[in-house]
Amino acid sequence: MSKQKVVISGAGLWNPEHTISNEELVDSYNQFAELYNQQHAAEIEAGELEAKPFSSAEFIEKASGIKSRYSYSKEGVLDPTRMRPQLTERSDEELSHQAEMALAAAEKALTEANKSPEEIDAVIVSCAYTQRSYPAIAIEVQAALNIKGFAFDMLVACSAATFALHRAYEMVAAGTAKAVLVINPELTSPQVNYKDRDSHFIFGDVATATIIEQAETCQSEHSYEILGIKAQTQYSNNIRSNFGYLSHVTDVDPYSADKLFHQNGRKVFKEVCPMAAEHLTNHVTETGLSNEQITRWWLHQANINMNVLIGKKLMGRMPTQQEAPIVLDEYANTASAGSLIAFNLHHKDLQAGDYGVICSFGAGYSIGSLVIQKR
Ligand code: CO8
Repeated sequence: MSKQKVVISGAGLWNPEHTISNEELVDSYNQFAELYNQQHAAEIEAGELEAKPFSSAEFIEKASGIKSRYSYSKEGVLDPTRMRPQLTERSDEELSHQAEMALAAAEKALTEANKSPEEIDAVIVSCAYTQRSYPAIAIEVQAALNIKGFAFDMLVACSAATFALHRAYEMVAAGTAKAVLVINPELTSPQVNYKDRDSHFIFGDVATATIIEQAETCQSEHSYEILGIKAQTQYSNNIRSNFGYLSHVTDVDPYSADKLFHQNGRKVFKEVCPMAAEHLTNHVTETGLSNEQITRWWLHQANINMNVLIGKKLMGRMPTQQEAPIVLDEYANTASAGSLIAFNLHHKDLQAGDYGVICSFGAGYSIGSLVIQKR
């Protein structure tokens, strides 16, 4: 089997219509905290319960770089008596919420790649959570787009997007698929604990999609040859959610705080930054390049200070916005989609021959990267 040249030929980005600023989020959280502290004044006074501390928009921006986030549903999140999004349950006959997000991003990627659904022969939906286990969201999207071939879902938390692009690359390189549609419908807000000051600000909702295909069929204005892929994982409990189907039989509260996103952010920061910088340098070197030859780093978007630190380790100096674009001020952390949002918004100015790197890092821990070259 001869190895095919593989390219990224199209990228799509879809945002929900609603945004939530730090100020709006902090205002509702602080109302909730005040209400909680009033309602539990006696227990707090007796030392049986801890008072809820107040959140601050200044802290959030300084600690994370996040100013705002997109939200699939806004009202419920900002209701201090609810503190979670409000969605309507759809019938089995309707398009599911996550498939709708996925479809919107997929259509944009197909347009950018100048491809029709008939030319796609595999669909991967890959993200931090799928709203159900089966039938796969990917198969629902495949049906909605009338794509032949096969489709499947995969979950790899922060690295869901890059690891899915790796699988697509391998299929196209091996010739088992000619063109693959990879979609990341990151509906994170239902898993956020909006009652937790330490993490209520971190996530936003978004969907990204990417077309991977053989170089010889590519008809896109902007395409990138994939020169190499690299992944690594290392088990860590520092970012965790225990939500899952076992709650039905373990007789515990399926929605308690440990069933939602929680983390030890400081430890993650300290442990993941050096891992990511070393991984990236090794990957670039293994591809026969040096970090100085990379025109653009599309890095995971969890925290601006992490990206600055990793950028400094890679370049020996502070990276510019052009070299390592930051999008989390507008989008917040979008689980696996962050590096691809950065790619979507900041790739068309690259010149033929320029090198770039897409990289995710986070929960698992997991790190995934692709070294690419503009054609
Ligand atoms: N307002 C005011 N003060 C606050 C707030 C707040 N909102 N939150 C915390 N504080 C306080 C703390 O309690 C602490 O007070 P004290 O010093 O009295 O104990 C003080 O501020 C400092 O707190 P931290 O040390 O926690 O602050 P940091 O500077 O470390 O910033 C961050 C916290 C921003 C969380 C930072 O540690 C960080 O970003 N770390 C990296 C985390 C990371 O990358 N995580 C990966 C995320 S996971 C992922 O990307 C995908 C997972 C799957 C998707 C999940 C979807 C739901």
